[in-house]
Amino acid sequence: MSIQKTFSIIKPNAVKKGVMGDIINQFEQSGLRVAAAKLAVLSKEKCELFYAEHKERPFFGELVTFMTSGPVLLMCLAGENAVLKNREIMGATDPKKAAPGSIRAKHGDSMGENAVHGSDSPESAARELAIFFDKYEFVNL
Ligand code: FUP
Repeated sequence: MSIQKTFSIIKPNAVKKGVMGDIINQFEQSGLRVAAAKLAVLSKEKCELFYAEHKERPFFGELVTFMTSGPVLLMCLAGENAVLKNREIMGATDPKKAAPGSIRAKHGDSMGENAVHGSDSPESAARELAIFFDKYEFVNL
């Protein structure tokens, strides 16, 4: 299988708790490498664009407020089968249902504050990466 790219966010609750290193370690131990990264506070506009598919959901406002509440680490992760591999390492959306040892089981606080985002398909990965990164920023593919 060829090298795939996926988009990952370490969310504000995880950055605040000081577990960025632990999360990146878990990715690297699983064979994913950081191909691009930047620490940023998301603007409301970019965050709403990123989560556009959830615009009509009741939790949308709360989700955007949380995601813009502090610094996040935006990353491109690369490796074989990166999209699916990242989803496995992250665990289920609800930390209470996430597999033991997964990032969300370890560091998620609630359904909204679930520590990490990861693209759910190669198509989503391409769309999401294009929102946050220019081509020249993929420096470790
Ligand atoms: P995931 O792909 O696992 O990040 O989950 P979804 O795309 O279903 O949800 C996107 C984000 O919306 C999740 F990170 C958390 C948030 N969310 C809620 O806050 N409440 C819900 O009921 C569902 C999702």
